[in-house]
Amino acid sequence: MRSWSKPSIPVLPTRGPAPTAYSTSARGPVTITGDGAPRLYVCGITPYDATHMGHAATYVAFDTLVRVWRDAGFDVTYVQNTTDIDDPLLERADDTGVDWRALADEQIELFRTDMEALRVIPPAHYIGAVESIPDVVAAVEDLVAKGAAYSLDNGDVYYRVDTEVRPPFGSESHLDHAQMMRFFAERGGDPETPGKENPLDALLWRSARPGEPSWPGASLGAGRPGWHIECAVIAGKYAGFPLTVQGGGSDLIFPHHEMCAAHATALTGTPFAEAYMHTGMVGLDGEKMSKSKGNLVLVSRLRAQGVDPAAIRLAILAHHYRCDWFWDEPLLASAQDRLDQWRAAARSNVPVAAAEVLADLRAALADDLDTPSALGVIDEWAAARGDGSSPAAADQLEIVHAVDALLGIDLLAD
Ligand code: 5CA
Ligand code: ZN
Repeated sequence: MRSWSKPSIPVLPTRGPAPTAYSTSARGPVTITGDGAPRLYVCGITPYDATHMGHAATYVAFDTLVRVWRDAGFDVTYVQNTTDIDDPLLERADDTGVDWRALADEQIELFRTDMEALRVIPPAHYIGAVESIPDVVAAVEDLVAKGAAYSLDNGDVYYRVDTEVRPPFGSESHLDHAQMMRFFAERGGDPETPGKENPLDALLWRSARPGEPSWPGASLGAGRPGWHIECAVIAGKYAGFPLTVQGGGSDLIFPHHEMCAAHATALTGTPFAEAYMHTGMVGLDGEKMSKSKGNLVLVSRLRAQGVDPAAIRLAILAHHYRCDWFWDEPLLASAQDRLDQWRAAARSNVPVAAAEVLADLRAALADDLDTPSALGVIDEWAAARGDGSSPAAADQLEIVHAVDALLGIDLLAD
């Protein structure tokens, strides 16, 4: 499926360090280099109610990772999916009387425009679940052949969670059984389905039901893909295992990423990912921002109100990606104020050597993408501006380029 267009990215004269980042599976910081060619898979949207501020924060966080890797001279392969067939999408289409395909198409297009406005570097491969169905069918058949999956009487196929994989099931999330059961029930799992061998067994293929879309499933019979196998298959085909980083919001730690890892490892014998990075949840009025709750701040709505997307980006970057935080109007006002300060500095003369500022900026970002500190470094630079409006010196231009390349903020835009 078509990705979105790439923003301009200035090339800096020197290179930055490889980043360290907190990995959920390691329960601590790890250096993530991918031997100079990192493979990143980030879980994409289910296309309805896009793009809310939580989505935007997650994709800006991984965009920061991509930018830091590029700055280190790494050759990044970035893959993202879009879950363009799943229960929540069908439910929303039903509730609103819209064709599910039209809903998905419209929302994916809106997401693309929002990502472009936020200057998020597009994935090299932007892949839909629907276009991946033949690959999913082959993978599920393979899991059945390997004894890692079984069918119920109604034709639904489940992953056998007790399959021996290495690293073992549970080593991504480190949850105990009771926590797994709770999250599985809350986040799209079906522990109560009769006939399953283990309540945590995850749906791989849902057999065709009257009134639901379905696709040919070869030996599986007609049906549609389960959620976790979609990401396991797309990540394997377009990025390759082990991924350097599997990314997404913290709501995906379990069951989604644990199941993706188990499916992929059962299929290939290779670990799914070297590191798992998870963004905090963005909320509104004391609750997680989510499509099901309807408490959404949409990027497109703010844009329509005339808000500068660079200010939205700065409001996001003012939070550490791993923190949970709440969206609030004053955040936008202070981000706009910061943007004004930076742009004024870019247009005047700041008597500061670029090398030091750049080193501090890079050091902050290489330390688990510490964007709040990175913003502090540029605040300090901007505060040193003189009153005159002399033309930008070489040092000044270098910093303007670094802010663009590393933070995705164009200070010379009108
Ligand atoms: N299609 C699946 C992933 S395969 C999905 O979770 N879709 S989503 O539309 O619900 O979320 C898209 C991405 O945004 C996921 O990485 C998810 O973890 C993240 N996300 C969702 N809600 C929030 C939120 N409130 N704050 C931060 N990130 C969020
Ligand atoms: Zn996913």
